[in-house]
Amino acid sequence: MSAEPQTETREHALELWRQMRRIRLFEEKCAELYSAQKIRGFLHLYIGEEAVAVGTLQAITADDAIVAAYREHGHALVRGVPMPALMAELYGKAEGCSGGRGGSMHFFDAKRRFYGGYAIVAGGLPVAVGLALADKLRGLSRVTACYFGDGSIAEGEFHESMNLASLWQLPVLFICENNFYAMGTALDRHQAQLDLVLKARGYGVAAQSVDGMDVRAVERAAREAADRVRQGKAPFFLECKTYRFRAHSMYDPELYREKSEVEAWKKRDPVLTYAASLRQSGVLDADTERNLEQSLSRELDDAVRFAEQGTWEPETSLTRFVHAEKEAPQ
Ligand SMILES: Cc1ncc(C[n+]2csc(CCOP(=O)(O)OP(=O)(O)O)c2C)c(N)n1
Repeated sequence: MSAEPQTETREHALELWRQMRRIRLFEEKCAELYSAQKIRGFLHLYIGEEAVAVGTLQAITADDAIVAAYREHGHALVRGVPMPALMAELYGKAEGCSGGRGGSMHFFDAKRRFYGGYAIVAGGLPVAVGLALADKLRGLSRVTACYFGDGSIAEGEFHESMNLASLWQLPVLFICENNFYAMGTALDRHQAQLDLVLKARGYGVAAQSVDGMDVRAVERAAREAADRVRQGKAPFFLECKTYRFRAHSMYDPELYREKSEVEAWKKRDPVLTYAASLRQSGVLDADTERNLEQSLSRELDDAVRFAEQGTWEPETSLTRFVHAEKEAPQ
């Protein structure tokens, strides 16, 4: 696989925009449905960070694995987990991708090699290392893309995972979504070393940092990084500097950061700035934009209808999945 798309096409440029816009609309709808109490439990929105999932996942094939944290709606959408199955999961319906039992933080779709959704900070990293180890032992040339926030850097699992991935030369693409806050704790309040690339290099892992608000830059960096993982059969650490425009979750009064800081980052909104550049270069014309918006809005309406019409689990299946079953349920 080459580091750049074979040819830079208008279709590809538009596809990046479509995918980011699709995540944005899905999540704005989620916020609305949460306020209407249709979606319960936890809800962590990815709004502002879309360029990271969209840019990086251009470099990941259907054969590669994905492990994400709990802000994972965008990753699941780009991976191709059907939107109705995601919306039904948020509603807690049996038709959801995790049978309605996981909710927002636990999307899962083994068939598409989307291995979660982890609510425990840094919980996905050892899982990614295990998946990569399995690939290596089986002689498969696959990458495991592992997403986590800057909060994970403070966890022992980060250090153990980086160490083992480096020691055993495992094909993991570690993608740190550095939005500078772990809930209400700023990175500089919990880390002595703020250069995260240096931390990765400390484990002998090649690393790079990229502007996570620029989908093209993220895509370029991710293609190079994934190539290195694939060809060098060794881990890589990609830091994407990004920002979440919304609160940490729906319960957060956001007392830890200035409104002016949020407004300053919003000027770099990855969806709006990319759309503006496409309009300016003539790639995105008014007709194309209207058509794309209409088709996304239809897809969203269908997903909500599907979730609304979904079924609650019968009482008889309440204890199912408490113990492992011989056959993995589909
Ligand atoms: C092991 C563990 N400790 C604490 C928590 C509580 N908690 C939930 S989210 C969060 C912040 C994580 O921030 P980060 O990893 O940067 O991800 P972001 O929310 O910024 O995407 C914390 C501390 C948890 N879920 N798991």
